[in-house]
Amino acid sequence: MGPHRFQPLEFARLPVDDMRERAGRFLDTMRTRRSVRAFSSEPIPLDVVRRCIEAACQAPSGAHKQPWTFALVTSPELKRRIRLAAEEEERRTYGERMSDEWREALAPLGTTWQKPFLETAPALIVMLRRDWEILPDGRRRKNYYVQESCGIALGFLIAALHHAGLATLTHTPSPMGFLARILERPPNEKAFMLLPVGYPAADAEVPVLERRPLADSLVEYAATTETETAP
Ligand code: IYR
Repeated sequence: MGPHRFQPLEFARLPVDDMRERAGRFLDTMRTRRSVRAFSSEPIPLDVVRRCIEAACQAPSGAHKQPWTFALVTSPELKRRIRLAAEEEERRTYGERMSDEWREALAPLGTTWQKPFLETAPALIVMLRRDWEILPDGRRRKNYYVQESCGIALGFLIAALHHAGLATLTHTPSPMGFLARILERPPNEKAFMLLPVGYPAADAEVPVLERRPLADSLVEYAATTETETAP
C-alpha cells in the first residue's frame, strides 16, 4: 500500500476561556454518567444510537485499521437468546469460576448471575474486536493494538451515549463466545463488550460511589519555567 495523501489540518483554535468552559462542561457531563443495570423497556430513538456508534468509529486505531464491528440488536428474539446464554455462563461464573477474592470485590455492587436487563433494554450493542481481517483472497491480515483501539472506541461510545441522554452498562458476561455464535459473526470477530442501551427504569438505583480525588489519579512533572497559560 502506498503512502496516504496528506492535506492541511483543519483545527479549530479556541479562545482559552472557551477551552476552560468546555473542559468544565464536559467534566460535569461525565460526572453524571453512571453504569445502569435497571432499564425501562420504552423505545429509544435508534438514529441517536447509530450516531453514537458513528462517534465511536471516529476513535484512533492502530495503523488506522478500525478493528471493530458494532452489532446493534433490537430483535426481542435475539435479545432473549443472548440473555439466556449470558445467564447460563454467569450462573457458572458466579457459582464456580470466580475466585473468593473476585467475589468479595464484586459483593458491594450486589450483582448476580441474573441479567434481565438484556431483555428489558430496548437495544443491545455488541462490540466485537477484529484481530485480523479476511482478505478477498481468503488470506488473513493482522490488525495491531486491537485491545487498545477497541478500548478507546468503547470509551467514545459510552461518552457519546451518555452525552446524548441514554443510559448504558459495560457488561462482560464471561466467557463471551456465545455472542459471536448467536449473531453468526465471521471467524475474525470476537465479542469485546456487551452494552444494553436505553432509558433507566423509573425506580433504577445506583450505588453511592465516590470518585478518587484527582490528586490520587494524576501525577505532574512540571517544567521549571512557566509554560502554562495564566487562568
Ligand atoms: N461479568 C459479571 C461479573 C462482574 C464483574 C465485574 I469486575 C464487575 O465490575 C461487574 C460484574 C457480571 O456482569 O455480572
